Amino acid sequence: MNFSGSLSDTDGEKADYEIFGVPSDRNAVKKGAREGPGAIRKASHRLETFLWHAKLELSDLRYYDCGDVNIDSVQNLEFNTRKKIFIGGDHSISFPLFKQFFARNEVEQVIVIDAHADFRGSYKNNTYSNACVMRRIAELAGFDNVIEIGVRSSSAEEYEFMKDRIRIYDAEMLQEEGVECILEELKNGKTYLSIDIDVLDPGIAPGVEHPEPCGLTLESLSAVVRMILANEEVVVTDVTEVNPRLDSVNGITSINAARLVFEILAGYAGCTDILPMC
Ligand SMILES: [Mn+2]
Repeated sequence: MNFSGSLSDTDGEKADYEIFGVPSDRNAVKKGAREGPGAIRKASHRLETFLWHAKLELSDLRYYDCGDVNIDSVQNLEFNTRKKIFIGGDHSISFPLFKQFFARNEVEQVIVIDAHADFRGSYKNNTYSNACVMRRIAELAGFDNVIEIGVRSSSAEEYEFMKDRIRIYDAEMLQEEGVECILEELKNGKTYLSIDIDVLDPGIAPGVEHPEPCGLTLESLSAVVRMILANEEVVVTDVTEVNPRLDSVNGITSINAARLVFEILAGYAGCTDILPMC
């Protein structure tokens, strides 16, 4: 099943944007995120493709769901220069993906929206764990090129290591100062945007490996994403950590992730000045 509103296989070449599934959970402790791409595609068909708040019919945009990619062979893929959305998969997929686009000079920084810092040196003897992914990216791209948004959880050790090395706009700052506080950091750089769905409050995104209380609303997350898409040159976005095995019976985590992908497509198409919903 393709993502809702996707161009057909025969029209894929006409696409302006591309969607890929990355069904991997090898670096997660609790398995199930490999089923994320399928569940999010399915959830996308439960939503109207007419975005009411933007008065935008998404299927008028030209995007193509290219199917799934194997994260182990991502370095062998010949990607074109169309803007892309990768649907995970656990968060560790961001490192090989970022590495690929960084090596080709297509991205120079990462902005990550996540409840967790993901800055451990190693986790359960795995240096490529989803709990280490931003540390690996920072080591590759430079600590100055990492911005973390929405964080509300790390170990004391991680915090000590990261606090003076990278730029952080934590969940509390977003709540107290409003999402506009991130604007000062946005400088139209070539950006890899990585979104871990657990940045949302577990009440609306229970289907994640590590639920963290006191998270963002989907409205706040959408406003942050819109602001980034309007003020940075975002080349690649990923949406990770939906675990359908841990989701509610009605699949609300997948539905919110699908809705987020809609927002990213609208943002890619330049619909970024729409007002946040109240
Ligand atoms: Mn996380």
